[in-house]
Amino acid sequence: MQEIKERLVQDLKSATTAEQVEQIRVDYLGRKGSITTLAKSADFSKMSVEEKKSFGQRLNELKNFATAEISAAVEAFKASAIRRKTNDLDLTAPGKGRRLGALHPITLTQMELEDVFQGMGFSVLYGPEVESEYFCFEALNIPGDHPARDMQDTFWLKNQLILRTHTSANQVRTLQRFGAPIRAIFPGRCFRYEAVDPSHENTFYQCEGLVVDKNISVANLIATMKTILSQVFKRDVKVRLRPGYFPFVEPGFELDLNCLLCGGKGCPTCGDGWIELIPCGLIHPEVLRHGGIDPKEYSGFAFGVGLTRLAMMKFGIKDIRYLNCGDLRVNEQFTTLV
Ligand code: FA5
Repeated sequence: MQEIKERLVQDLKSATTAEQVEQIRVDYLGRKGSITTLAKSADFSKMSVEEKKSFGQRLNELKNFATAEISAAVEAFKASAIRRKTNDLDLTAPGKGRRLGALHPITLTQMELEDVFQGMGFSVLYGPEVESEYFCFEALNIPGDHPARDMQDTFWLKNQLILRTHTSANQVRTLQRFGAPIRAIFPGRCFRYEAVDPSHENTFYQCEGLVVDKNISVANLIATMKTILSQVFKRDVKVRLRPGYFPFVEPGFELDLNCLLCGGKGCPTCGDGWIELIPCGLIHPEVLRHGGIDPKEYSGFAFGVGLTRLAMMKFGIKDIRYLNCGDLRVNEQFTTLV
């Protein structure tokens, strides 16, 4: 037994792998291992009671010793494997970056506009992109034969519905549903059959706004536009207001922004230094009537922010086509990670 014990200690010392320790366990404690064989080969019939007792006791001690030593060796190998792995870890190596999503510049601009308008008591509503001719045109004083239809040619579906050309399609839809007084904006995607250039896309975003209440005047409209622009650009920007014709407002205006890309000198995006950004005006009495509102009692203003162009001005994007191109490098440049 003493010999087995010494051999076991020696074997464990020279083991260099966990597999070798396992083999030692089999060699000593396995079914045919030396300790098991010793136990089986003992001829108890030739031993006195005292000898049997002493043999059994020492055999048990040997078994316990072998089991404990082998377990300790297994644990030691496990620990050293973990240590080896930890040593392989280079904490100074650059990490493997995980690509995070980023919001599109138009989405960021829309969210900001929504925040600013909500702060001024406007509700945010979203109308359908597939619209009826009635809400998109007829209810806005643009019957089928009106020349204004030429300015907003669109995509027609087989069922006489159309892809909306402007978010103004929400004006009468909303007035019919909620009545007056009301203060709401309608950001969303619009579609036009359009020759594409640096400032025109066939798919772009607008943000319509509508205020109907008692005694609403052009002064309210201008004050609202100024507040919005200063909050979105966080600095003073130069704008100009000029007459504009839209059959659904009277009077109607074009609010142009002095181009932030060229500083007003003129560039391929703006042309003459001014970029058409927010057409607006007082809502035409006939439109109010279509919405079920009495124009003698209520008046209101409406505006249609060119949301895509606003994003271009805000982020300094020179060509509108970058925004729909689907190249993630566009997002990564202009947006903060979310
Ligand atoms: C309209 O769409 C009117 N519905 C706006 C309006 C609303 C007037 C309420 C009065 C009262 P317009 O076609 O000009 O108007 O378009 C409005 C804005 O949308 C433009 O100033 C421009 O910034 C943007 N826009 C128009 N067409 C395109 C286009 N093809 N690509 C990108 N932006 C466009």
